[in-house]
Amino acid sequence: MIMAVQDILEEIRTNLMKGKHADVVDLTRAALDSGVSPSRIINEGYIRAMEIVGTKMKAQEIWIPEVLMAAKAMAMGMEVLAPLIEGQPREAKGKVLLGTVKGDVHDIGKNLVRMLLAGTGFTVVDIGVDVSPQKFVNAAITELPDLIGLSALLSTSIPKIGDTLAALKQANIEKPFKTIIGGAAVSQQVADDFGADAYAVDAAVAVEKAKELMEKLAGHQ
Ligand code: B1M
Repeated sequence: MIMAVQDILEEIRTNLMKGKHADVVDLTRAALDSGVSPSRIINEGYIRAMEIVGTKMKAQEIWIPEVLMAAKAMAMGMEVLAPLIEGQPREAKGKVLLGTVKGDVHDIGKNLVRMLLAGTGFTVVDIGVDVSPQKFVNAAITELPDLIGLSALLSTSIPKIGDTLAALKQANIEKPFKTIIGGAAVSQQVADDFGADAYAVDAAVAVEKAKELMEKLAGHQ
């Protein structure tokens, strides 16, 4: 049976919210076969569904196990899309160190940022979730990235952004770098308060900001 694009996206949202990962994978493939772009599947399918999951979670209409199942369904759908987003290796644009701050295990948005950055030619070193300021510093000393990206979803993670940025500034890292923050808990205000070089509201903006920061680094600003 041939489904209209809007119906496929609606089915993706419904099945993702129910945590039906096999159906999300099948519907994602069906959407691609119907010519729907990966970014539309992510934005109008996955992210819209996760926003509803978040609202239901807040209202205590659903609980952590259901949220985890929805998150797993999104992650499995993203596995189908990742090769299309990451694409073929291109001219290197710069190296990004990326992680979710200490105390915070949310990684779906961070992983999306990683995929889009990799897809536009950045080399990304993803050091995972619940990353302490010291672990960020150690990785920065070893990897010597151009950009360091911090993701944070919880309000309680905001001070950890400050701690991490302060630790990075104080550390003896032998290469100039710029910092970029994002995630539902943060804003331009948080970036200004803690002296991050950029704030990105979503993964696409993260790529734009990353390119701008690389230009600033090249111009030594
Ligand atoms: Co949690 N959770 N969660 N959760 N969770 C939120 C964030 C919450 C808003 C839900 C709610 O109450 N409405 C709320 C936070 C409230 C607050 O602090 N203000 C919350 C809470 C309270 C919690 C727990 C404390 C619940 C509990 O245990 N009682 C707990 C904390 C665990 C911990 O971290 N220590 C918890 C746990 C979990 C799960 C483990 C069950 C699961 C995470 C699974 C996983 O990530 N592997 C989970 C989920 C899935 C969510 C919601 C429902 C969805 C998050 C998500 O993946 N969104 C979320 C509700 C919501 O955000 N509306 C919620 C989709 C994703 C694509 O968006 O991550 O925002 P997002 O990324 C975006 C942008 O933010 C941006 O780009 C992406 C889009 O393009 N971005 C960046 C992200 N990182 C970036 C970095 C950048 C640039 C842009 O540069 C470096």
